[in-house]
Amino acid sequence: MSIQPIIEAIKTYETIIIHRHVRPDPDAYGSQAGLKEMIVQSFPDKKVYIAGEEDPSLEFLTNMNQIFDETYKNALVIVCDTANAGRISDQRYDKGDKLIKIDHHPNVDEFGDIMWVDTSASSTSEMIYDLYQSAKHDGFKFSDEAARLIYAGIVGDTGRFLFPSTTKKTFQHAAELVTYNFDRPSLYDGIYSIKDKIARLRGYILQHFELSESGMSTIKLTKSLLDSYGVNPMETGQLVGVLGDIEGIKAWVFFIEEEDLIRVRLRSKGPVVNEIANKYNGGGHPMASGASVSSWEETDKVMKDLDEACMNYEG
Ligand SMILES: [Mn+2]
Repeated sequence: MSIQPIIEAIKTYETIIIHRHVRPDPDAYGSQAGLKEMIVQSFPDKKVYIAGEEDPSLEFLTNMNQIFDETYKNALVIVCDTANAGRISDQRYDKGDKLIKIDHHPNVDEFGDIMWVDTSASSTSEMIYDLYQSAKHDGFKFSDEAARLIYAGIVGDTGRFLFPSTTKKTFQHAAELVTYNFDRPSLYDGIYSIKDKIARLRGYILQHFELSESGMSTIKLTKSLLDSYGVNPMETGQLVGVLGDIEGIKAWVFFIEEEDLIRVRLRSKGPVVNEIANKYNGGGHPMASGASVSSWEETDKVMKDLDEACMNYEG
């Protein structure tokens, strides 16, 4: 547990830059911006920035800051929600004076002068609220906006408190967060409302997924198919969960063709899938991970591995 050194570092540094992973989700944005909001509330004189490429689908949460190279000099850099250094959005993360990693993914790539990794946390946003609970005795403050951001991250990563990663503590944090003043319905709209073209593609997926005897399900989304729906590969991220409720599916995989690679998104209700992801240039959680392959022939290998994992899974 490295919370206290993190609190001390935040108190010490005048400039703090917060990063998170590429292809952000509500937990990446929420933990990053929620942490910034908490620090700004607590120390109005500190300069706090959030770094990384903008994602239009998450604009309802916040906007990123422009950061000059010089700003990194003497800065504390905190990376939220990112297991691998290679997946940090804005690779200047190592240009600061001190580096902190705060994350809930398995600690496969150890980086940072201080690491706080809690794989039992539902989300990095949940950890940021842990941080606040420890730091409030040091005078740290929270706000309605911080609560909105952190709540969004927890809701996003737990699938609205549905996934097994949701614990008693998750609900306790949520119970406190909803006592702050923010508009929950509009937050849910921001996270869950989808464009009609995405809804139609969801229909395609539900019509065309394959289901093997082992309990493995697969769907291939080629570039030409995505083009015909007017959907870009990035937008398919919100559809990966749609097979989760189907009886008999133990684990499933989405293959999404991009410009120069095929994105692999693995999800599971039991068989461990991050070992498979690790084999194919990826990683992640045991029940949700991502990888990439370079050809459709290679997707057969992924399917074979996943089929075996399903077959060997008892439960
Ligand atoms: Mn997360």
